[in-house]
Amino acid sequence: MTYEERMKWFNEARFGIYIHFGLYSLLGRGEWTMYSERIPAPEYAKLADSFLPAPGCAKEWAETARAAGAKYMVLTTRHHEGFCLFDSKYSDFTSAKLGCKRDIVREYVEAARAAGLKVGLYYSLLDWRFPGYFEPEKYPESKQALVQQAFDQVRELMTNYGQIDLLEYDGAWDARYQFRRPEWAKFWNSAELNAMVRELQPQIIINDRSGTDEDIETPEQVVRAGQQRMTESCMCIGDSCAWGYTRFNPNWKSAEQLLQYLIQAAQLGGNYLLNIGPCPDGSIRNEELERLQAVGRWLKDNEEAIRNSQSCDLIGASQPGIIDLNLQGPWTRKDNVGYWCIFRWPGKVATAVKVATPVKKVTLLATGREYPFVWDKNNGKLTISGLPALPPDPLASVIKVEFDGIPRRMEEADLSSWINYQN
Ligand code: JFZ
Repeated sequence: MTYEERMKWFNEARFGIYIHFGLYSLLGRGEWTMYSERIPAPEYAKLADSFLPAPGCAKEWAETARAAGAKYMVLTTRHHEGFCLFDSKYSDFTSAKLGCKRDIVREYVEAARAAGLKVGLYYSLLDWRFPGYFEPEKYPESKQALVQQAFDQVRELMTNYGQIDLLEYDGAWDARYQFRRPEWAKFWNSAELNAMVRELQPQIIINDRSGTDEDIETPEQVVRAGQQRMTESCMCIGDSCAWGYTRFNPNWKSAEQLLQYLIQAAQLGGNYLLNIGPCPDGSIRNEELERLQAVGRWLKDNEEAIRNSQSCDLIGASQPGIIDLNLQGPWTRKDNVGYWCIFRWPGKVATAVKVATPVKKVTLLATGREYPFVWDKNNGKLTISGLPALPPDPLASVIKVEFDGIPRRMEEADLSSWINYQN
């Protein structure tokens, strides 16, 4: 299978839901609590008895993700704390053996498939319970056991749950943050690990966080274009250090902001993986639920502008809140069609400049209604008129523009030419 073939569903999707769920969810202070509060492993392990997610919680995640318009999910099968949400022959510290005594990963995989979603698994290589992670030179046997555990558990995840569409590693960095990705790959023997994964799951997409390049880059808390490969930008709805349930969490991004990030990712031809941190019982808190539902409602009418989008040359804000010479918003594109995603509705007349490609037809994507326009081929100005005075969609209104060819940006040979322009 070629890279393009493997990436097909991923490009089509553009939007996924990340789920951080583990013992840290019970504490409500984020997924780094064990380390940041230096809680000794035996004491931390006691939390497992209280890990009792409500039956059916995985179904709730899948249904919520689907209603949000996501096409895939990624679940933390095991975060840095080392607690597995799956049954493992290589660990007793799992949800299958303790607390609820259920294989949450199995429930999740089944729920995702039932909802028509692609299945992504997150696996943290590092495990804070191993002294050999922090001090590999001092505790070489522990380091060896840690790497062996990663091989054994990744093999289990790639063997026991049918087709897995996406594998997202994390936690390959060294505890002193001294080294770079090639050194991480050496530490974890990642080339061999990933060869095993591809043997077991030939169609799988793998991120670059084990230290080898693989298929996708996964920048955090920002949306940006890929430097080398296809990009999936991941982000929290609340603050950045709170992927896991954080009970008192300030600074929730608004539905408008989240949507702007999604559109920005689509504009760059990449994906947006938006995180939720379920409550101790596995339910999704209202602050997250409401925002996902709002994004889902918008996608229902406007997904054509997002799925399988290609990057667009026309002038448009490349970042939410940044005025890149186009005050209204960014463009996405599919072949000869441009989708002008307007966050700041201009009123009855919308003006785009430096449009070099002839325009054939202008409609509002959500309604299909056609609007009159004038395109001046000499200066590249596109003026759309007769539009509603108020924004048709309070989150973002999409004007669909059909061009005669791939829309291109017009360069201004003389930057002052517009001042005394006459047509
Ligand atoms: C990691 C985790 O430590 C964190 O808890 C969360 O799971 C997140 C999705 O991933 O944090 C990272 C990983 C990589 C970078 C930054 C934070 N990075 O590449 O910049």
